[in-house]
Formats: sequence, structure tokens, C-alpha cells
Amino acid sequence: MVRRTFLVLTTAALLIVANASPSGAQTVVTENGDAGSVPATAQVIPGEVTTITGTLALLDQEDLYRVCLAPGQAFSATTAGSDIADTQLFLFDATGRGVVANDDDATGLQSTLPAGLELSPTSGGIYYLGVSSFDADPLSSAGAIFTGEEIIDDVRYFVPGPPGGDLPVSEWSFFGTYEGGYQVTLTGTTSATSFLMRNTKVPSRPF
Ligand SMILES: [Ca+2]
Ligand SMILES: [Ca+2]
Ligand SMILES: [Ca+2]
Repeated sequence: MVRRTFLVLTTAALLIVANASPSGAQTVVTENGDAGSVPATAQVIPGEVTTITGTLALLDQEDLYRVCLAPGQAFSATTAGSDIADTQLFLFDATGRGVVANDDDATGLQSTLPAGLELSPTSGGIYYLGVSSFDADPLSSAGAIFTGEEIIDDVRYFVPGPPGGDLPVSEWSFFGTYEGGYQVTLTGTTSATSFLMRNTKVPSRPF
């Protein structure tokens, strides 16, 4: 009986592990309450994610998610198909400093950071993805972060610039005027645990 119980538990555990990182499967993460506005309060997504769903409102103008990106530029994110009428997307590095952002993509008021975008990071690891209601923008202690602009394929992307671009996001401007649900569709994320295991050198032990 004890042995059978152990076998059942072991099988269940293996199934849970097998289902934890289904390769190529759709992995939907739902906003847990209200995702925070700065890295310390961001909602942590430890595994691969292909869709994030959440809401933005008058007193909830931006949501930040901590994700792990795979190396290369497979990362993409888009709010296409969201109920909320006008979004913005922001990518920050592990320190909370701005990397790249988009307000309106090629098709309208939703936001897209496409795969292979030359402004996207090539290094994998921890990043923060922010979605906001237009026109709530991230600020550092020195001011606005995304003040630089680059036009690629007729789409305007934002990059960090003065006065606040050298410092991490610490608050947001209070100008988000749209409310509603959003869905962010992503590619190029990975499990933070497996990424760290692959990229952490284990010191060899002397015999
Ligand atoms: Ca929210
Ligand atoms: Ca929020
Ligand atoms: Ca927009």
C-alpha cells in the first residue's frame, strides 16, 4: 500500500513536471489582482508565456510583468485584439532601465514589438514588460525615460533618452485615459529556472 501510494505520487509528480514546460504549447498567464508599476511590484512570470491577459483602468494605468527572454531576438509582444482601445508596450531590462517601446503599431492604436526588431535585446535573461493605457508613460527619478525615437518600416519606436533614460523606472505619468481588458501575445520567452541553469557556470570541484 505504501509502495503503491509512492508510485502514484511519483507518477503524479512526473506528470506535473512534464506539464510545467510543454514545448510549443500555449501558456496563458492572467493578471493576479493588479500587477504593479515598478520592478519591485511587477507580477513575476517564472515560466514560458505566450499570452498575458489583464485589465487597465483609471487608477490602474500600467501593469508590469517580469519575464525571462530567450537569447537572440525571438522576443515579440503585441496587444493586437485587445478590448482596450489604445495601448502602449514598454520593455525594460533587469535593472528596470528602458530598452524599447511602441505606442501605435502598423495597423492602429494597439502596440507591437516585433520579433527580430533591431532595437530589441540580443541577450536573454530577466526583463520587465510593461503595458499601459495611452498616454501613461514610465518615468525615472530624473524624468521621462523613452524620449528617443526611431522609425523602422514606417513604425515609430521609442528608446531611452534624456532626461530620465539612464535610470530605472520609478513611477508613471498619470495620463492613461483608456480602460478595458488587454491581451498581450508573446514569443521568445523561456523558463527563468532553465535559463539560469543553462547560463550559470558551476565551479568544478577539485578532487
Ligand atoms: Ca491591471
Ligand atoms: Ca497596475
Ligand atoms: Ca497606442
